[in-house]
Amino acid sequence: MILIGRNLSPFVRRVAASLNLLGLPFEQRPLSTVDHKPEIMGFNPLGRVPALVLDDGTVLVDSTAILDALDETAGPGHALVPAAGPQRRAVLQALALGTGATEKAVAAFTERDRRPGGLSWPEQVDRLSAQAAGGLGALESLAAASDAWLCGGRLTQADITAAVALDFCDLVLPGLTAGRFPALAALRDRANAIPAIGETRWRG
Ligand SMILES: N[C@@H](CCC(=O)N[C@@H](CS)C(=O)NCC(=O)O)C(=O)O
Repeated sequence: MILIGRNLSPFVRRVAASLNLLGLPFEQRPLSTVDHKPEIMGFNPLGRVPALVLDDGTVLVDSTAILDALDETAGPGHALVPAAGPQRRAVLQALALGTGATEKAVAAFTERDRRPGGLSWPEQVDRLSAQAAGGLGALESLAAASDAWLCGGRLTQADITAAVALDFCDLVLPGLTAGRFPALAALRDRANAIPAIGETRWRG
C-alpha cells in the first residue's frame, strides 16, 4: 500500500500510526498540499491528503474511510474501532471530538498563516482556536475520567486521534494548549511511547 501525504497532516499521521499498529506494511509518499497539489489531485480529486493506494490499485480518500477499511482488513480482533455496542458509540464520539478539534486547528492555522499579507482575520482565528480548544477540553475531561486509555481498557482509534490532535495543536497553536490539558497530554505521551505511534511524529 502507498500512503499519500506527510505526517505534518494530522489526518495523514493517524492513518500512518494505524497502519503501523495493525502491522500492515506500506510505503509513504510525503507529498505536500502546498507544493505538490497536481500530484495529489492525481490520487484524490479533492486535492487533499491522505489518500491510500491499495495493493490492487484502488485509491481510498479521507482518513475516516481509510481507517474503516484498515479495520476491516485487520479483522474484529484487531480493529481499532469496536464493531458494535456502547464501546463503539463511545469511541465514535471521542473520534468526533478529536477530528473536530483537528479540523478547527487546521482552519485557524490556515486563517492565521496562509493568507496573503493583511488578509488574515484575527477574530476568526480566535473563534476557530476556541472551537479547537473546546474539543480538546472535552477530550481532557474524558482522559481525566479514564484510566490509561479513553474508552475501555485498551488503546483504540480514539486514543490515536486524540494524541495526534494534541500534538498538532501544540505545533500550530502552542499558545492555546500550553499547560491546559494535562490528562490529555499524559495520554498523548503514553501513546507516543508506543513506537508505532511515536515514530510518526512530525519532525520537519
Ligand atoms: N476529512 C479529511 C480531511 C483531510 C484534510 O483536510 N487534509 C488537509 C491536510 S491536514 C488537506 O489536504 N488540505 C489541503 C486542502 O484542502 O487543499 C480526512 O479526514 O482525511
